[in-house]
Amino acid sequence: MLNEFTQVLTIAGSDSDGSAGAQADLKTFMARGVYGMSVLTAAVAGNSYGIHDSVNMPVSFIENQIKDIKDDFKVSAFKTGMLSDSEIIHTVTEAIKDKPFGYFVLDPVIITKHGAMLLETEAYQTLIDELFPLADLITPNFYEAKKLSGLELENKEEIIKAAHKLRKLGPKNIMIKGEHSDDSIDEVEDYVLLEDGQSFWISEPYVKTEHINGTGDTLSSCIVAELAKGQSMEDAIKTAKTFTYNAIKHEIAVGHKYGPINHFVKDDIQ
Ligand code: PXL
Repeated sequence: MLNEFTQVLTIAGSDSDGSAGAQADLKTFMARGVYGMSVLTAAVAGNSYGIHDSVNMPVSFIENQIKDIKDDFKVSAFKTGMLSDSEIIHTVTEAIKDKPFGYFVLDPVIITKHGAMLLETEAYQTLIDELFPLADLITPNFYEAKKLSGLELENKEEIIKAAHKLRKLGPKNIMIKGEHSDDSIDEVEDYVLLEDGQSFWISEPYVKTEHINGTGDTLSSCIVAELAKGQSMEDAIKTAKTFTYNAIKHEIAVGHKYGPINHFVKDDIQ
């Protein structure tokens, strides 16, 4: 009986309004039927209008949180989200480099959709140098993929090129999420490059809504949950894309402005 239930972990920031960060991850874990744990790296004060303050956790406290989980639990897959700066990235790298938690999905959180910086510019290279080589999958959005690859991503060929460039930096699998910053887009197309060299595009219709906080967090934490339950990387990515799409499509009325997505959504809703 000991530690048999499927367990997963997020190493991420807390978002006070519950729409993104560790809160979105834990809700996703619950929705996907796995036991979720959270190591907090930072906490932001925010609501549906935006982020108004943030503090980083002391690195010794981050180390102690990770140690307590290592000492007791059997984590099958985990993700990282907001890591704030190079010191935190370094602390997390040191704590997970012996691969204690199974599959590693790295969501390279840089900036929120509304412009709040969640990773210092000076820390991009630390993320690449230290954590990329350990990752089973990275899930940059369009903006993050541009920053991390140094390419403009003006067409599909450039997106494919960026994925290959990012894979040379160490992550086994790459998912570059499609552009969805303007309402003229009909389809959001993500590009996936797998470890064995196979690749595919996944697309979903663009949903016209302001309730998209926590979308990237939900996608990556759903992938974590599905990997932990035994799905292949390809299937976990496809399941997560559908779950996230449904959570965006079936909007819930919370907050005045850029509200959360709907983690109550069920798989059979289309
Ligand atoms: O969705 C990106 C994100 C990640 N982590 C935290 C956040 C946000 C966006 O608001 O607050 C803590």
